[in-house]
Amino acid sequence: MSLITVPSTPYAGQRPGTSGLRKKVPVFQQPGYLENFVQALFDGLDGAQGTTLVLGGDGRFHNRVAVQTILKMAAAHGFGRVLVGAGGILSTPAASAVIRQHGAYGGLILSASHNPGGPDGDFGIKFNTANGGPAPEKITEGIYARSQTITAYRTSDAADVDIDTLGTRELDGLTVTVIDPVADYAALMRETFDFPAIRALFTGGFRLRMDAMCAVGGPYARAILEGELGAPAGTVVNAVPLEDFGGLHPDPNPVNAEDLIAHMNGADAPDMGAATDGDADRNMIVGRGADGRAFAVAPSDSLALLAAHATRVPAYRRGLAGIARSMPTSCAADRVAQALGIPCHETPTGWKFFGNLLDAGQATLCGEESYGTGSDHVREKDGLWAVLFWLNVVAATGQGVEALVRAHWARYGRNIYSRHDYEAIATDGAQALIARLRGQLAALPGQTLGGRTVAAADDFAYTDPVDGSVSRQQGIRVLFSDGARIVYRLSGTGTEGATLRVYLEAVENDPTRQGVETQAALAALIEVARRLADIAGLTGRTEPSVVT
Ligand code: VG1
Ligand code: CO
Repeated sequence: MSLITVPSTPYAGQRPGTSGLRKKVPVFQQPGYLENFVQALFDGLDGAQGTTLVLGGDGRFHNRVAVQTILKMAAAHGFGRVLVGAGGILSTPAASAVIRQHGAYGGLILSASHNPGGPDGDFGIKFNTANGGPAPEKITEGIYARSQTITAYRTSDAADVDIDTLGTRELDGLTVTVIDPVADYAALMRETFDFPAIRALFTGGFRLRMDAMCAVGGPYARAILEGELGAPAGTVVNAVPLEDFGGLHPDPNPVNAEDLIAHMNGADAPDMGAATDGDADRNMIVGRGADGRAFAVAPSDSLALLAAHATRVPAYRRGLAGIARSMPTSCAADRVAQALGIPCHETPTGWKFFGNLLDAGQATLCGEESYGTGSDHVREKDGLWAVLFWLNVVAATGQGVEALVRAHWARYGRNIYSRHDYEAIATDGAQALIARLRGQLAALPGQTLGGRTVAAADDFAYTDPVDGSVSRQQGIRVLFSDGARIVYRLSGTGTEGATLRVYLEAVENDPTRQGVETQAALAALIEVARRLADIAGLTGRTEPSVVT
């Protein structure tokens, strides 16, 4: 067993996107592909010698191979210890919790999150820093720059190490400690929420269907909901993580979690449904509607509602310092912040922009329209945390999901919201579309489109209030005088062509009209959005591929 240096040449395109480097599995299987990226990452680290690194992933295909590769490279780079989740498993929020609780230098999370997995699916890798959060752009851009000049990587020729048995072993001078992936996270949830109240809810017969979508959330949900909180066995379904997620698309929205929606539509629907994604950082909450149909909570509404009820949760009993939401997320949270007299920060898409605000104590809760909610308990969004938060609020108020949302709308107004995705379109057409919109921005204010007047239009730029860093070109915004908004941006997590996201929002303050069907209520705005960007002409698509 010895440390070795292996010559290598750069691979194009190793630039991390919204959340790490994501590519098709066969791309990651090329010789030296993962090694180059990890070498470029390790090359940029200061003072990592002898420190602790956290390692784990969502268990998708290639996870175990990648864990072994990274352990050997960590040995060659002088880390003191790696904490690896048993079986190579750590959900994204659990990895964040472990980094923080063990004072680690940082962590590597192996996941392509909500993207499908399997031999032809996606794989990904993400670096989180000592605060437990995704590395900021300054670091990810540095990794990319080095990946393009790499000439060799350093590793160990030692045999694979056992990652399935808890305990400590040695790999070429590196201490490898295999940890229970759930323990630290469960402890954190126990101190965050009112577990006795949630337990009483289940004892009283409240029924939850928690769909882990054959992804990494299963073991966490089972241990906490069924193991600790007394939810009946079988509450968590699709609870065993599979390398290909059972062929399903582990993205918890009403389109991909159709089985959960079907159950919530059924005659024997439980009181509440919930789902988490591939790496368990996203969540969807579904109520049993009074009309017998599933009542899916819009993620932007979920953030606003949790903020409004936060003081019912032990960890937030003293109130929130502030809220943060990504720019495309609806302004529902802003209304709650205003009522509470606290700031609401608007950041670019992606959790890495929340880290500084959370570290500086300027925000307590954060969220995105893409089924992501979280708080300062970790530095990632957190799916099961959101489910527990809802259960805590239901237990404390005695109200169901739908009643809570309708009462929220009546009090704060409803920000009717939808996202239309045009997936796997040609990259050239997508870029031309955004460029053309940029050219139109100056002329838009004052124009009347679909009966609404444009108040402002810009290409969103963000100056981080903590470190002053500036991120430009983060999405085209068209803001109307009645509070409606259209936002256009290109996805930074896809692995096939480009994906255009169109975010639509309209305000309805009249409680008698808040029950409208979302797409119908947004019809005029949808029409404007399509025409303004000439989506059909520039992408060849007349309809979006996914509507959430
Ligand atoms: C998408 C979402 C974004 C989210 C990101 C990572 O990014 O829109 O809100 O933070 O995925 O989520 P994009 O660039 O494709 O729009 V996860 O659960 O895939 O880590
Ligand atoms: Co995710």
